This record gives sequence, C-alpha cells and structure tokens, in this order.
Amino acid sequence: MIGGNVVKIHPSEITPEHIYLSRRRFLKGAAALAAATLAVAACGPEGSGPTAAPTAGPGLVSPSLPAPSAETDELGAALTSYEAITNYNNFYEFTTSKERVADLAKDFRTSPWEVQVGGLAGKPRVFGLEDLLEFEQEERIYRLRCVEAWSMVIPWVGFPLRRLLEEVEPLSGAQYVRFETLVDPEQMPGQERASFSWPYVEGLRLDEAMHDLTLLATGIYGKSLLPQNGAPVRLVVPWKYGFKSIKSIVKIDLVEEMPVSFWMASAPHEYGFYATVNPEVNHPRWSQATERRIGESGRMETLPFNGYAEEVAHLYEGMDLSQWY
Ligand SMILES: Nc1nc2c(c(=O)[nH]1)N[C@H]1C(S)=C(S)[C@@H](COP(=O)(O)O)O[C@H]1N2
Ligand SMILES: [Mo]
Repeated sequence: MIGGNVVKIHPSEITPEHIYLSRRRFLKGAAALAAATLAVAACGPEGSGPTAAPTAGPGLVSPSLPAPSAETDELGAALTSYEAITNYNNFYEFTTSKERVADLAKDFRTSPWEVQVGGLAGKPRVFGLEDLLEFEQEERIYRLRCVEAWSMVIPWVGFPLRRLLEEVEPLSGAQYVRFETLVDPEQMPGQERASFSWPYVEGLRLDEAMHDLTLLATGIYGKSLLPQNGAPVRLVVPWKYGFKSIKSIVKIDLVEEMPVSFWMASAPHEYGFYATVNPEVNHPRWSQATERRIGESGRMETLPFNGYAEEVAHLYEGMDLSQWY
C-alpha cells in the first residue's frame, strides 16, 4: 500500500456513481457519431470545431458521454493522457517499436469481427462484436503495469469476462481459459517475423478469469478501442504484467490444462504463466521494484499485485509466486 491514509475503493464501487454505458447509449452514441462525423466533414478538418475533442478519432463510442468519469484512479493517481495511451504501445503483431504501432495499425480491420468461445463449454458460441456490445458496458480505471517497468492509468470501457464465460456455461473439467489473437500477416506485418510463434496466446486460471476485476475491454476514455490498443476487444487483467492483457481476441477456450502463452514459448526463463506484479521478484534482466509512470518524471514504487492485493491476493494463498515472473 502507498500510505496510511489512502482509502481503497473497489472499482465496482466507483462505477455506479459514474456511468454505466448501456447498449442503448452505445447505439445512440454510434448514431451521434455518424452525425458528428458528417458535421465535421462539412465544417472543416477534424478538431477545428469547439466541441471536437483534440483526441477524437475514428470509433468514438459516444461524443456525449462524460468520460472519463474521474480524473484519478482510486489511489489518487492521475489518468494517463489519451495521446500517450494511443501512441506508446506494445503490439508485436505490428512491430516491436512502441512508437510505430499506432501508424502501422491504423488501417487494421476491426469490423466485422467474431470471437469464438468454446472448448469445455456447455453452450459454445460465436460472438460478433455487436453481441459483445450487448453486455452492459462500464468504465473501469485501472493501472497497467508493463513487465518492462513502465505504467499507465487507463480509463477502460468494457465488461467483466465472467459474464461472457457464464453465457457459454463452463463444464466441470474446465480449469483454465486460453485466449488467441488474430493471425493475419497481410495486415499485421510483425507476424512475418519467424522468430516468434503466432498467434499470440495468453491464459488465466478459471478463478482468475471469473474475478470481477478481469475485464474484456472495448473502449478507452469513452471511445471505442483503436487498433493499437487491441481493437475491437482485448483482455485487461490489472494485477498482472501487461503482457497478460491480450489484444484483438478472436478465440477464447475453456481448457483443462495450463495454456502455454506466447511469452512462455518465446522466453520461458523470463516470462511465466501467473506474471502477477511483484516488486520483490525481479525480472532476470532488471529490477521490478520501481516503475516509470508514462507522462510523469521520476520513478515510483511498484505495488504488490499492482495495488490490487486486497482484491486478489487470496487467489494465490499457499502458492509460491516468487517462482513466477
Ligand atoms: N496480441 C498482443 N497482445 C498484447 C501484446 C502484443 O504484443 N500482442 N503486448 C502486451 C503488452 S507487453 C502490453 S504492456 C500491453 C500493452 O497494451 P497497450 O498498448 O494498450 O498499453 O498489451 C499486451 N497485449
Ligand atoms: Mo508489456
């Protein structure tokens, strides 16, 4: 914990007072967007009008949404700017250069989009993006801590993964959840690099996947995700290193055995399955004790479980997490 007088508020307690983006608002937002886009096209370059937010880009969920709903996370840390969140990215399918992802991903086709959900499920099902947007969307302000020791505070829009998994009815043998990103080297030039084995795969234990903090994100700052952030739908697991939060998901399977993730396959001595944020367990090549908050100077202390210990530490009782990077 940071200090004695910090009041911890669980994200689920924050959101009701803020906005729950109902499906209707999403649809209304889409219609408003179409109108706004026309107006912008008629009135001049984007951003020239007084109501156009400088960061407004394609895929605005709803221009009328008062998002984000707060200026800080529950620890009082300021939100990272939309500019930084959308221009400093890890998305190896496009490039390993964080500053170039946004440009290389700008034409990535995110519609139509389908996510196949199955494996050990009683009711396996294919969800179109429009089906995913039928789940009640809410805002969650989470810290994202990359294993490379930088971090951001991001106002996500999305819904708990648990709701999707409940829809497909996990069978009793299901112990883990395995996720896959799209493979399409024509659109994703980084996938031509043979040094990695695609698709990008990630996994969670079923109880981690069912935890209320575990989000399927569809937006940031009240706008639909941009490709560089994993459009149209990506995972967010805030108490684990960022690489667990897999982008542009096309497949989710309930499975019996622990999945082998992209990073476990690429560098097994550096990246493990659990990857819970832990300032006491260093990466083999650098310290994890502190982090650089993007947009701020200096370094800050990294918190156990990225500051979510109260919510998630119980999931790991009796486990030696120092074994897991
Ligand atoms: N498919 C896929 N998902 C991915 C990655 C990736 O390269 N490919 N990078 C991960 C890493 S290392 C981080 S830190 C976060 C970064 O998310 P952001 O760019 O939206 O901040 O995405 C994660 N999800
Ligand atoms: Mo990362």
